[in-house]
Amino acid sequence: MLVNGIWQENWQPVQAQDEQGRFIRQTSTFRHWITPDGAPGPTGSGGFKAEAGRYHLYVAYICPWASRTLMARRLKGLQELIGVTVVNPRLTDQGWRFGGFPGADEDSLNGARYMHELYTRADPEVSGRATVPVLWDRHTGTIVNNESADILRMLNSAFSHLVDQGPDLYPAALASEIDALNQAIYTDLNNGVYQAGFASSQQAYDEAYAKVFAKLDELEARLADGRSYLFGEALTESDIRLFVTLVRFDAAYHGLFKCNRNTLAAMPALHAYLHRLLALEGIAETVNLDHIKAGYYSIKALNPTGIVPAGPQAL
Ligand SMILES: N[C@@H](CCC(=O)N[C@@H](CS)C(=O)NCC(=O)O)C(=O)O
Repeated sequence: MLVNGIWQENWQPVQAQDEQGRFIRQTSTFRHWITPDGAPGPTGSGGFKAEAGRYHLYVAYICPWASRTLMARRLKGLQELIGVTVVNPRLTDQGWRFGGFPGADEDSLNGARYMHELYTRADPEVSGRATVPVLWDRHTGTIVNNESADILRMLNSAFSHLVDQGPDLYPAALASEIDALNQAIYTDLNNGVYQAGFASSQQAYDEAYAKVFAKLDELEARLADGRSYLFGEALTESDIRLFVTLVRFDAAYHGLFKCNRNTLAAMPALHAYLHRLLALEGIAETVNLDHIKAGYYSIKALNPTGIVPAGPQAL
């Protein structure tokens, strides 16, 4: 991580934990918003007007948070407006690096070797982890935002005057229900699987395991009535947030994170839902199973040998 702009090599996957050994995730540092006219958004400062070719996304295919921004970019038809660079799936002592793995890119935009170089370019005194996703502004050479929840929301609406495509991922009529479901999906699933995987006490693991499967059972029942998506026929950001955890479940969370009551393939409604989303145009391209497996199974604290399991070979 970075401390006052200097990279510290003592990288640990567990960012912080409470007194019961529960994993705690760090909060994001850059919180500006792209808006149609450059006016300030809900947080941070203004000056980030939606323009074609101005912004760039740095992502990891292994990362569920980064993948949700990739999905939104594709669903909203923004692939011509916003470029993408994919990092190497294996975290190094210097954090995320560019190139050196099939499907990983060099940083042709900024020429960086490691993600943390972009953080210090944006703020020479920055402290914190150099996480993905990063939404980069080519005009000012800085990070607009590194919080995927914000990025998802701004991609939904900020560029509509340039490209009017795809579903409204956050319709006003559903806003409070989406917020509530997002929170539950985050706590019990998106972050719940990490809490199971990185638990440092039996109690913390047992709690996380229980909430992961309770929520999966609840969502299996919700989807069993034949609806296409969580809120019926309208695809919303809650579906994106659920999808990114489901698509990693059998490949990484079931084995490495010990979420092994059953595979997702054994939950028919959720499994069908996963494949419904995967079949949407452009969505399968946001998922790279080789990166997901290589990345998760390179976490030394959980898998010291670094051996990557052969299966599953397909979703
Ligand atoms: N709050 C961030 C979390 C992003 C995050 O945790 N990314 C992980 C990869 S899945 C990361 O970059 N970790 C590197 C590190 O912690 O050093 C978001 O949702 O955008």
